[in-house]
Amino acid sequence: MSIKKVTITGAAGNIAYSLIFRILSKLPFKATDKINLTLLDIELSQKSLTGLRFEIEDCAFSTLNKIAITADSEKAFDDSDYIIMVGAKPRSKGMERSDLILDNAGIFKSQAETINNVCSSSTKIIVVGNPANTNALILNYNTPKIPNENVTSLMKLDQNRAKSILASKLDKQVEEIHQMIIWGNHSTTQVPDLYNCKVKSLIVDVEESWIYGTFIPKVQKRGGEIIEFRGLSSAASAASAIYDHINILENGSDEWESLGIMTSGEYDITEGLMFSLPLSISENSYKVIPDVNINSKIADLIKLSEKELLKERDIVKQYLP
Ligand code: NAX
Repeated sequence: MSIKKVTITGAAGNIAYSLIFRILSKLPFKATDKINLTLLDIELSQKSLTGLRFEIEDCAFSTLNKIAITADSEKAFDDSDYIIMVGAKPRSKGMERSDLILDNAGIFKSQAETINNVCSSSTKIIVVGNPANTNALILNYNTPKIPNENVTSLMKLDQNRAKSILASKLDKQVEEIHQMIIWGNHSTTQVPDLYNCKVKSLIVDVEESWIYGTFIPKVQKRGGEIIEFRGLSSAASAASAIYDHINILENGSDEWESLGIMTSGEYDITEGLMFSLPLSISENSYKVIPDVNINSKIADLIKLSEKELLKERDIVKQYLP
């Protein structure tokens, strides 16, 4: 029997509450019969994690071999095959974004050092907790044992949102929309790019006023819109996107995908940033899709997102050895 150890941080939070049940209902991992699931959260959340463990046990999932809950990151990360880093400190009232970035930088640096000590070079890490791309950058820099390609940040929610909004505009099904790209940061500067999108092999043709007046701002601000209507941040859709992200990494995809990866000069983007780029993904490896045609207005927006990531990188520079 093949068993993988999967660790989820921030396990007592909202996203994890959807994600855990989604994963256990149908494992997205290739050739894996069961998982050993370890749930990490801070000391204060251990009681709530115990309640969550009871619920998981009550589902009698045949995909679950063992479950552990802990506040000890060494125990949580030890020998993990997959680490899904959802845990992060939220922004509190009156807090500056730079303070939020720095608080999380401290958390991710310390967790990265533990991961580097207790995991093997084949461990895969997905960063979700915000600022996801900069947290992933810190993680990458502080895990020299783990190849850069094994650390990715979640951009799939943005890509799913973009596909769904375009499908609805064109009155098509989402699976008919191909080659959707998200460039840049997981923030309001991200650049949803539909200029290469195809429906049944035909390039999508929509008015420019809709692209810049509706489509791009709607995707960029969708997270805020959900908070406004639901009174809570997106959790189930984020969990669903994390599931998709794991699934495509493990099993490949026929689609153009968007994940945050470490740049090495592609498309003239500064090296050494975690940046969302168009990728083709086959089982266990991915490649940046070359020679994508970039509209000049989109190119300007990509530069703005790059600038934001450079600023974030500058804020956390003491965490990047
Ligand atoms: P919650 O506040 O519900 O849960 C976060 C959990 O993390 C809490 O249980 C908290 O105790 C825990 N935590 C904090 N510090 C920790 C540490 N040092 N070690 C372990 N656990 C720790 O937030 P939730 O709604 O679940 O969102 C989690 C994160 O995902 C947030 O940072 C959020 O901004 C981010 N998101 C990222 C998305 C992406 O596409 N990359 C989309 C969804 C979401 O907004």
